[in-house]
Amino acid sequence: MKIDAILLRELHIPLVHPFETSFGRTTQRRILLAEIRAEGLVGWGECVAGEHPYFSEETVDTAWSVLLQELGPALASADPEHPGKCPHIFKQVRGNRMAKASLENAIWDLEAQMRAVPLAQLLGGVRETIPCGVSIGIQKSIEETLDVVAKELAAGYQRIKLKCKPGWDLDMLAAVRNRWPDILLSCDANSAYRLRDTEHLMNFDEFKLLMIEQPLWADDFYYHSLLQKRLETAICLDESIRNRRDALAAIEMESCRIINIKCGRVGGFSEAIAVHNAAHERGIPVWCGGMLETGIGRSHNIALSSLEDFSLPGDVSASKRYWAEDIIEPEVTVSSTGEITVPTTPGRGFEVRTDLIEQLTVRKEEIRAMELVS
Ligand code: OSB
Ligand code: MG
Repeated sequence: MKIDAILLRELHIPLVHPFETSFGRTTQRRILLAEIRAEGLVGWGECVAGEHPYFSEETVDTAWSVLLQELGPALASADPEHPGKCPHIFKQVRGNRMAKASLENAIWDLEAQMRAVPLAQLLGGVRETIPCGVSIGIQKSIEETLDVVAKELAAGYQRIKLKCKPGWDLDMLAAVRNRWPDILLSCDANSAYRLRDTEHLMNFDEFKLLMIEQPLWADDFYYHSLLQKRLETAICLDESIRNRRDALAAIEMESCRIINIKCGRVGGFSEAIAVHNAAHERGIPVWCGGMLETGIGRSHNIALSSLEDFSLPGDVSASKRYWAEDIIEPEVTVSSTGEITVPTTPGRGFEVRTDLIEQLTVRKEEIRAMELVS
């Protein structure tokens, strides 16, 4: 496809509720969007990098500069014949996977529109609906946590994931499990523990969790494999899995029994599908993680979640849990049975609210294919 222009934008949008993890608290999001114009159409991508380099090395500012100086110009002059060519076009740039994903996913979005097929179908999706869970941040008290869990269960969500850290774990998990003995429950430590905490983490087994997500270092497989041997609870890796090779290493070393796939963390749809396929062939279930996305990233997560091995409820939930007003139309809604219907219309299946985006934009920059010729 012939690319005419790539537009980068930064939007500032407050979250309806602050979101706290073991690494920090977010109250307002800085959203980086990539808008790609080609063949008379517009494709959208969202960069899921955070405001600070706490979840990963990337931030909105590092992604902005790498997109502007390296990835944008490389893509604009490449005119990819298929979105699957993007990883090759970006190959020379090491890392910066969230920045890469924002462009690659916009190209997939464009390709789906050009072929007039649903994005989910283009990716190889087979599910008509996807099962949804919620990720609940660290709250001020156990009572407040119970209130939030009660509200999300009443809304229909199929799995509750609780953020935890040393000092906010056993009592909180016990309180939730005692009140709801049978729900699908998991926790996410965002690498807040160390191997010396093994005996402490063994206490989590009594809560019959579906999984404990990323207990140890963000770049580790080996120590997770030692920990997994001591736990009955399945470990799920998030931060550690950067690509298909990592997924294979983690599965072979038995560092985890479940994998969280985030498009941004692995560098785009192509690699996300490769991780999915590797896990599927080895009988490892996956689910789609979230990064406090607006509707654009959320719609891409829905499409990805329609692939076969996404059998566990993901962190893809309703727009209204994050935003007073989402930047897509209709906003993402979840049924009373905790499911999102995968769109069957061409492309991502949600309209982008360009007027609202323009209002929320605090900076924008255009990369034009023409200027690159010289
Ligand atoms: O570890 O899954 C995570 C949010 C920001 C950074 C990391 C994570 C999360 C979440 C929220 O858990 C998922 C969501 O609801 O978008
Ligand atoms: Mg996580």
